[in-house]
Amino acid sequence: MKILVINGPNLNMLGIREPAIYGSQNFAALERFIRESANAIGVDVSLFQSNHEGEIVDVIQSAYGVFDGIVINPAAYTHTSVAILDALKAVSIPTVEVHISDINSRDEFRRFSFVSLYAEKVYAGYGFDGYKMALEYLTGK
Ligand code: CA2
Repeated sequence: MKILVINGPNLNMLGIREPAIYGSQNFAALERFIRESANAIGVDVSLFQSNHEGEIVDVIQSAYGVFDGIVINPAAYTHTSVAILDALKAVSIPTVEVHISDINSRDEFRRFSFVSLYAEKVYAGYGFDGYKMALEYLTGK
């Protein structure tokens, strides 16, 4: 089984500011955590991060016929991107949405997620663990 993990804009800045919301670990630590989780579960992962909506659309399209599942933290695009929602619908790959913070207990504008209209499952507010939970969900472990 092959899973594509997509992280959206500014997540590459993790650890630099807002530790009360996102923790103090940096993006390299997040990628390490995801790889270690995938190893423990026994699933192949490919990691992708971009600050650009179109690049995220492109990588979702290129997942068609290649990946069996997608784990996506669309970051700010969660709340704005019909293009990412449409790309996920187009490839029809089982998808789990992850947020490090609890988007339901923050600003009002973070409560709505376009991606949730497609995602099978959402893990929000579990920190890095949400990515492991998403891998476990998609692999049935
Ligand atoms: O909680 C999450 O994982 C989010 O997807 C993170 C996004 C935010 O826009 C979503 O509403 C929830 C933000 C990504 C990273 O933002 C940073 C802000 C300051 C310092 C470092 C990263």
